[in-house]
Order: sequence, then structure tokens, then C-alpha cells
Amino acid sequence: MKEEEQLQLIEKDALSKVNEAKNQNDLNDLRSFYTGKKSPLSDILKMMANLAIEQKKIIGKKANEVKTRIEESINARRKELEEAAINYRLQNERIDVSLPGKTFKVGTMHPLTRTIEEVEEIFMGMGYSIADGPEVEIDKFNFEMLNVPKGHPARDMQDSFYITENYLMRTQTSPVQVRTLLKKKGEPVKILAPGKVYRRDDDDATHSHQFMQFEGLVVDKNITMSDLKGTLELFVKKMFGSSLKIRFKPSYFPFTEPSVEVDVSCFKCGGSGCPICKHSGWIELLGAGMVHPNVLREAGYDPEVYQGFAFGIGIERATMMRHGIDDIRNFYLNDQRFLNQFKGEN
Ligand code: FA5
Repeated sequence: MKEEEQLQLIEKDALSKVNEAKNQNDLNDLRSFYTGKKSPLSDILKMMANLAIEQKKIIGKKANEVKTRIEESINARRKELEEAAINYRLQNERIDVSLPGKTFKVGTMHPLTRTIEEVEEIFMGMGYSIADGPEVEIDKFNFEMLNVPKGHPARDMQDSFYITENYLMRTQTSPVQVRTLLKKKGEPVKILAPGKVYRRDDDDATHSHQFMQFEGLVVDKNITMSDLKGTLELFVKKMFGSSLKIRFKPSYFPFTEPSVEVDVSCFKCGGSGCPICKHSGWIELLGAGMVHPNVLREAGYDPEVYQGFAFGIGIERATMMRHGIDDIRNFYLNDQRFLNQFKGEN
């Protein structure tokens, strides 16, 4: 019978192609080719309309059986291919847990960051809150409102990198004083403001053109110079221990009156004199003083009612003293041999 032979041929052809299928896409194509609407099987089913009723039954049954077997073989081949894929992955993605793992180098907190955190903690313990300001500052806040008008000779000590005539990289954290006073509008102030500052200083062992400072500012009624002295003495003791000596010497800052500089005995030579301390036995750590009445007045505070003190500490210098670091440039080189020495310190 012609149709039966055709069915046999279709099945034989389909089964051999299914066996050769390499992937799921091949199988999908074969399924639609051999069992879909335009398949040779469906052509035979369409032709059945012309057959006698007995033949129709036989051919119809056989055609369905062939279709079922083709589908079964496709499903079986699909399973085979899936298993082969899983086995391939198991072989190739096998993890040998006995191999030594890759070690990750654990970094360490930068010594300057550590100093910032410790100093913040010391001052927060004394009731200070942390403030900040932008590194690109306006001339008015960096100089003018700090009692340093244009042309004032004190500007020469802090030459900066100017962006425009009115915008510069701040030379000190002192503009945060002005910003805070303007914000507090006559209220008492007690802040510590850490941050980067920039100067056209020549780089050497103790100077950098970019370094960091802490600004401290306390404004309230009845604040005196002895509050400033007591605060700084306590800070130096907590930070460096009581073995280092400190000295206050008269100084000049346009925004404080009177002004002082605080030196700490040289960490390297202990005070006998060496190249680090330029043979003086002392290293300058900070500048400070009583807030100048002009600064208070400019920011809206009545200097007859309010007084204040302020200080500016060099963060690099403080860190150098704590750890006996003899060149400020070490902080900026990212040299792991230097940084690893601070591993594990609190
Ligand atoms: C000032 O910058 C004042 N604004 C400090 C101040 C604040 C005085 C509030 C009064 C009231 P001075 O230029 O001295 O002051 O710098 C303060 C500290 O910054 C210095 O004591 C020193 O520790 C550090 N310092 C100054 N210049 C450099 C530099 N080029 N590199 C590293 N540290 C520096």
C-alpha cells in the first residue's frame, strides 16, 4: 500500500535525523518538519479524504502511531542532549577544593585618616561637633571676612592656587569659621572642621603644597585665653602622651588677637636639635588665638557679649610627630612598604 510505504519512509528518515540532532534547536526544527502542519505526515492525512472508509481507519491509525514514535524519539534525544550538556559542565566546571585559594591583600587605614578619626574623637569627647566647608573657596571667606583685606601683607604667607580672581583653593580651614558663624547667626559655636588645604609652598620634608588641617572654633560668652590653653594642652596630652613637651609662643594671625603658635618638642631628637626640627628642638604643630573682634562683628556677633578662641592644627605634622615619620611626602606616595607599617594600629 502506497501510503503505508510512505509512512515507513517518513518514520525511518525522521528517526535517523533525530539521532543525528546536535542540539535543542535541531530538535525543534525536526519536530516542526516531521509533525507540523506542513509536514509529509499531514500531507498523507489530508489525502485520506479520498480513501475508502476501511483504509482510512488503517492509514489514520498508522499515521498517528508514526507521529507518536517520532515525537517519542525527539523527546528521548532531547533528554540525551540535556544529560550530555550537564555531564560536560560537570567535567569542565569541576572545582578542586583542595587547590590553595587566592589570597586577597587586606589594606590598612591610611595614617592620616587614623589621625583624623582620633582627633575627632578627642574633641567630640569635649562636646565639639564636626563641620566642613568646600576646598574651592571664595576670597571673601578665605581672607576678607577673616580680617585679611585685599593687599594685606599676611596674604603673602598663604599664597594660593587661584581659579578666578574671587575663587581659590582654600589656604586654610579657617573659612569654615566664617561659614559656621554666618550659619549659626549669633548662637554659641563649638566645632572642629578637618579638611584639605592648598598653598604655593615648596615641598620639602615638613612642607607640602597640599596638606590637611583641623580648624577648631569655640564662640560663647565668657571664653578666655585659659580655655584655649587648657583645651590645647589636653589635646596634646591625649594625642601624643605626656612625654612630649609643648610650648606656647606669641605669634600673629590677622583673625586672632592675641595669637599663639604651639610647638611640640621634636619627636626625632627629643629637643636636642636635628635636621627635622631645623636644629631648634621644636616643631610647630598649630596656630591659635582669641577670635578677633572684627571677625565676630563681620559675622553678626557682638564682641562685647561674645568671645571665642580658634586653632588650626596641621594633620600631617601631628601624624609625623606621633609616629616619628621624618618626611611628609611619604603620606602621598602610596608606597605599601610605608603604609604596611601602620597595619593593626588603632
Ligand atoms: C593657619 O593656617 C591658621 N589658619 C591657623 C589658625 C587657625 C590660627 C585659627 C589661629 C586661629 P599656619 O599657616 O601656621 O596657620 O598653619 C597651621 C598649621 O598647618 C601649621 O602649624 C602646620 O602644622 C601646618 N602647615 C602649615 N603649612 C604647611 C605645609 N606647607 N605643609 C604641611 N603642613 C603645614
